[in-house]
Amino acid sequence: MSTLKEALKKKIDEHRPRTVRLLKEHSDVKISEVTIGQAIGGARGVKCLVTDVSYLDPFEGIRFRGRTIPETFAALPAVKGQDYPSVEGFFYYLMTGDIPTAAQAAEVVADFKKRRQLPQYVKDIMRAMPADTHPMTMFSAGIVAMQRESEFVKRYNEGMNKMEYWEPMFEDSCNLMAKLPTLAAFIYRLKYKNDEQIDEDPSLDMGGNFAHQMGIAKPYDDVARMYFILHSDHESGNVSAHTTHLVASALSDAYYSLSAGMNGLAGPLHGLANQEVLSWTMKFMEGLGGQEPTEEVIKKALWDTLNSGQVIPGYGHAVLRKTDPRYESQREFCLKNLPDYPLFKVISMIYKVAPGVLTEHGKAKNPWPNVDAQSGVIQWYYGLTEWDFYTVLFGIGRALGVLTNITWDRALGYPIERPKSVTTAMLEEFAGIK
Ligand code: CMX
Repeated sequence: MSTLKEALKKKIDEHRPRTVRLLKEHSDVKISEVTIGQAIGGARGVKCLVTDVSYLDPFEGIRFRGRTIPETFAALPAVKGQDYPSVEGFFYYLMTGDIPTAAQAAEVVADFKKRRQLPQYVKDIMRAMPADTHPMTMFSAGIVAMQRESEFVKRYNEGMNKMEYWEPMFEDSCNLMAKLPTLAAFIYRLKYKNDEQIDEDPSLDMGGNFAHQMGIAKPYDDVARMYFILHSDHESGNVSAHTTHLVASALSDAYYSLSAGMNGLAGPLHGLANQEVLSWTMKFMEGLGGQEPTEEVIKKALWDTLNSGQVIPGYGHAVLRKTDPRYESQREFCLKNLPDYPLFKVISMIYKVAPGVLTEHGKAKNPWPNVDAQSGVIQWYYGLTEWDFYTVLFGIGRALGVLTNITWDRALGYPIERPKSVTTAMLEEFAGIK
């Protein structure tokens, strides 16, 4: 058994009695009440999910396993000669809550290298899809196409004990996690680079090999590491995480579950917002006809968007009530690496103006930018200008968190999810208007 799997097993054995005790002795303790507004309004703020992988505070932002973003980056061992930690080491951390040693992180790197080759039939399926298919559709289809590889299904059909469910779920999660960057790079080269594929480099970790197979030079390897880690998890109520968890709760395997989660990520109010930000900004710059953007013209463009009944992409959040620390982290990266880049300057100018416009507009509960407002400019700077690919990058990152969550779901025996619905007439009765 690998060191990571061993460590995870120990954590699971320690954790199980806590969940059992809560259920057995304190099941009736109330943690939330539901209002009519919440029932109609997307269950906003209703506390009815449990995860220990990350926690999102409205004013502080995300903590991965108890650590803020800067604390996480500082604690994890960096890849030799690079600024950022390996994605594999971070996966160890998300799974176990323990910071891996350099050797433990390297063991996951070596393990993932053995798992990351893409089956030929997936390549054939990708090539058979119409050329104008969105890369997120290809990504999701590629994931679900590999469902036949599921260890969980094999073991389940053999008659596995419930207590062992987490083990093949973990194996499926590792197999998938290792393959996702390979699948993404394959889609990218197929769609935008005349299918001129680049062979993997067995000496490289996930971030390094992804940059290599994308065909983008250094420091894009570090950009990839940073990007995947930042996008990994945002507790379990967001659409991609919740969908993955929901589908997995029916004992669907990791392939079915993750593919479903990716379909949720592909919505413009969720992960697709990163492509929307770039397309909005580029359209705006085109409209300037070469003129320098000013705060005044940005203000007008933002109002035009709002007045035409559309959202300002990259701004607002269902939970956060301040600038997203994932935005701040990427902004710091830009200030260090591309401070004078014109597109970064425009994005910064929008940051200066948009919160005021949204506040004056008076609808959005959070006028501050989210992760998607800043991520595209970095990709663009390093040559990845095909913005409809950006959500695929988000998807690779998000998989780290949701696959960890569904492995733990199996370990803790979370049941099939099934909230109760009511009718509108019942709500009217509750409200005393019927
Ligand atoms: N531009 C214009 N209007 C906005 C807005 C924005 N950026 N953010 C919120 N609003 C509006 C909502 O559409 C809603 O309007 P209605 O009352 O007419 O329905 C109102 O303000 C209240 O919404 P809210 O409670 O503040 O926000 P929600 O929790 O309902 O939605 C989110 C959150 C992210 C979907 C929303 O802020 C939004 O649409 N933002 C733009 C898209 C975006 O950037 N999404 C990415 C989020 C991060 C991610 O998941 O990747």
